Amino acid sequence: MPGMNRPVSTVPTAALQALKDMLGPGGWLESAADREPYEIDFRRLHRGNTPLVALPDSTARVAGVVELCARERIGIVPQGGNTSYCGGATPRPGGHEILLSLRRMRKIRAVSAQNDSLTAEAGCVLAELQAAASAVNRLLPMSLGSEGSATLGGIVSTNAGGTAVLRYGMTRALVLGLEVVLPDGRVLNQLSALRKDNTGYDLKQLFIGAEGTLGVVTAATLRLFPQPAAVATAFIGLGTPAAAVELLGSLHEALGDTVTTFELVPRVALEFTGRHVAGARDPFGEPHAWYVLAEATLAAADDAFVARFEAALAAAIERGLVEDAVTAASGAQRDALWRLRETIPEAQAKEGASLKHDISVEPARLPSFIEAGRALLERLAPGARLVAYGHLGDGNLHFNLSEPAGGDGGRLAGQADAIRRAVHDLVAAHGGSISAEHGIGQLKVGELERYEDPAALDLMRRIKRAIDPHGIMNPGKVLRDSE
Ligand code: 2HG
Ligand code: ZN
Repeated sequence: MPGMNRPVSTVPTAALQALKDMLGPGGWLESAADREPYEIDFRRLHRGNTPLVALPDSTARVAGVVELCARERIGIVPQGGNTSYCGGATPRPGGHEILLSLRRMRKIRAVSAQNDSLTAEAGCVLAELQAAASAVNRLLPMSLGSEGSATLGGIVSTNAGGTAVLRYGMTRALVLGLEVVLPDGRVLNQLSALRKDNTGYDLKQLFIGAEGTLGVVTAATLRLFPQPAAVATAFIGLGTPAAAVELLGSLHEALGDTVTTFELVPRVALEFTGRHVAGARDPFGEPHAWYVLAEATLAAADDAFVARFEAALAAAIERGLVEDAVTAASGAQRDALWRLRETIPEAQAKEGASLKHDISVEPARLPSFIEAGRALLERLAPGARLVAYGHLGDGNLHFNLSEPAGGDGGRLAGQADAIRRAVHDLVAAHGGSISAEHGIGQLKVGELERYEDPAALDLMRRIKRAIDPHGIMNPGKVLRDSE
């Protein structure tokens, strides 16, 4: 019978009614069709259900919702742009948790060129914030493939990474202040653009990357930087990841800390984008085993900057480190080179079933990790295609697999657990991380338990209990539910 396997909500009807009254007209969604997009993640890997989607439009209303849920012991799943790779913003099956969408909290509260800061609410989409910074001639140096849909609250709550981390750091490095609704409904107001504030524990750090398990981030103040006046972008062909690591060192020596982006792209990814992305074109006549998208930027105008960048690449060609390189001579050419990197996830999705591993090791150990990982996967999943790409400058690779050409996706899916375990064991043997930038969510709770230092796990659990004693905030994400 349709709907038979849909668990009945245990959230009391009276509590739901009180929430709706508090949220007011336009502040909630309840029908199955309206709830559906909030109950499934964008990769359609995690599906749960919720009796109510709350859409508060102010911090006071978020506080009201949380206070009521705390009183009634109702679980809350905060959600922003729903771009999590780990099911971090998807409710679990069972219908015990309300979904708290921050989408209506979209005010940019302040942008200050004098303070080099921007304060905005959790539901603001990253692209809007970048535009607001650039309107006062400043740069918000966060750059994500999902910047057209990812929202500030989710970005802060997952400590998002992206393609400018090499120069500017992860989200954590950009957050100056936070406003958070605590699990009892109080508002922690630490929204300031102060650069120096050494007054005891730096509490905001607890909420950055906590994936909504300690409270709801409702607003944040971010650091801004001077806009780049000179930009140099290259797509570089080379023979090995080791050559890429060495190239990064020599670019740093030649160009200092102007190197903003250094992304590794394997040949197979270029073939994928060539097949599936309109306008994606191999910029070289000959194939290369590996490629790097490199970009350097300078805030002060300098006509010689691009020439210096090209000279550094020419020197690398001379030394045999680089096989070939093209530099962008216009904004359109730059966009075309960036597209070869940014569209890899969508192109990979079109090549059938895939397994993703978001790993990091120290950059110097990346080449040996890639070699050992390739050998391991050839043994475990012969024919499957390794698509190892990403943020080489940060030691972070998306060590992904695609089903064999011609397709045996079912077989790959059946082996997912064994492959994940083998890859993560290899990461651990290299002293690396099993989640470099995508977080834990619900996908990697077991992996965190397996690989995390027991003392660190114990501290995490104590922090969770101390701040959220009733376990209502995003239950079962990051840490296993205590119930
Ligand atoms: C990227 O770097 C994203 O493009 C997505 O983090 C990675 O799809 C992936 O595996
Ligand atoms: Zn990434």
